[in-house]
Amino acid sequence: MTKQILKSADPELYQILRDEIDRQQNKLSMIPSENFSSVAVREAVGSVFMNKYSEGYPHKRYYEGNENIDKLELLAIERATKLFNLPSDWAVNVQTLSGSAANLAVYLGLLEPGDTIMGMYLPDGGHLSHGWSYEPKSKQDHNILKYVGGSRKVNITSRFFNSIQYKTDPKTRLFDYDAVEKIALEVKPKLIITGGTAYPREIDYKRMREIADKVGAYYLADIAHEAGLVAAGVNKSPVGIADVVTFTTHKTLRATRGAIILAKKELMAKIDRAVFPGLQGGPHNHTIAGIAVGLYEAMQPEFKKYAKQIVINAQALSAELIKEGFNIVSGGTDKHLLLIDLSEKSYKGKELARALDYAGIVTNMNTMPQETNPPANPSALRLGTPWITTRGLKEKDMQKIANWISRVGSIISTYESSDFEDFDKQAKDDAKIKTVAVEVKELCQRYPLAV
Ligand code: DSN
Repeated sequence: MTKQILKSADPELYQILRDEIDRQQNKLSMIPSENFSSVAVREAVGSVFMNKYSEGYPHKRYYEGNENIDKLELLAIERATKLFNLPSDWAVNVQTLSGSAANLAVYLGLLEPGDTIMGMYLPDGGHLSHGWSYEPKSKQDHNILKYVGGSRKVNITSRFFNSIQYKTDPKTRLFDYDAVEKIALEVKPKLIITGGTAYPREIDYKRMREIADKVGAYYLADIAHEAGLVAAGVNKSPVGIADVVTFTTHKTLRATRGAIILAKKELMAKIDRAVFPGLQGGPHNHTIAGIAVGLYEAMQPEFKKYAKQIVINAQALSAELIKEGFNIVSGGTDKHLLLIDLSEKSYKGKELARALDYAGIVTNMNTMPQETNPPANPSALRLGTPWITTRGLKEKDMQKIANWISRVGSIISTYESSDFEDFDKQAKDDAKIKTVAVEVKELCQRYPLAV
């Protein structure tokens, strides 16, 4: 990284950037929604495309000077069409700024305020934008798979819509399609949503389509997490099955932060209007440029190999963690992410995530099915393999990572801390954790990132 102009123009900001580069280079980033984009993607994002306003859509803009932006947006659309094998009666929107905004655009385009939506219960792996609300201090009966929400409408989607959620099976922690169907028949949603942030298994999109058809609902498949795996054919695709598919572009797809909506043309006419002028003004053209480059990269044969290796690594990691005595939610994974159920350990997700960060392994605390703790101090740890696979790590490295996680778990299980602050201090100063960090850094230095 040279960035000499930035260095002399703004040394303070430059130093923060330098530190972040060092952090990304020297730690194993294992948050499943993160990835490391290519230099080409970053060059496109950090380009003069960011200087242009272009409200509207190609050839129908409200500002002059968009001849190049039109080409750029059409190129991104053409690449998404090819990569996701779009049927001829489907269309693409590349303008939404994020996954939540993409989902909101779908709701604004297809629903009326007060309509019933039905997504997956957040603690089981759903997403905030699928209608999350909760009742403080209320205890959930985990055998009742229908969740009616609570008075804390923390997300706009539960404030504006009547949100009913379905849970996973309490024993297997997998989708219970019969239960989803029963709830749908009872509450008659106008929209059914699948997808989320922490469900490690593939979803039966055809079965969900049948359920949606039985109750006359639209079906939205949010594949933000697995978009890259779907594009590479490593996970099944909901395109052509669901009515609408949304996804972010920076997770397994490894482009830049942004989102894409795919939908049947007759629905996309409404969704396009919901994106602009319904929710947004000018699209971020530098983002669309980064997305276009990322889509091009994902069309190359190496990307298929990469996506396969993501899953091989996640499955190897899951198997190694089980050998180390960890309980993996649903017993494994079909994709890039896994959840460690820590309910039988003496520490929870918040403690393990913090101690692992000191050891050089970056993960996040997460809720899990049958969660009994609050989201700020949940029972699970979520981790994933997209970024470390980009670095070039393989199955043999998963054994080392599982061993490091296990060592850190054993170290912190001996702590007697009065509160999290005390725990944090002990972990930060712990010589044994520092030893793990040295080993992790050595591995990282053998697989450098192209910054
Ligand atoms: N923040 C994303 C994730 O980590 O899964 C979802 O919005």
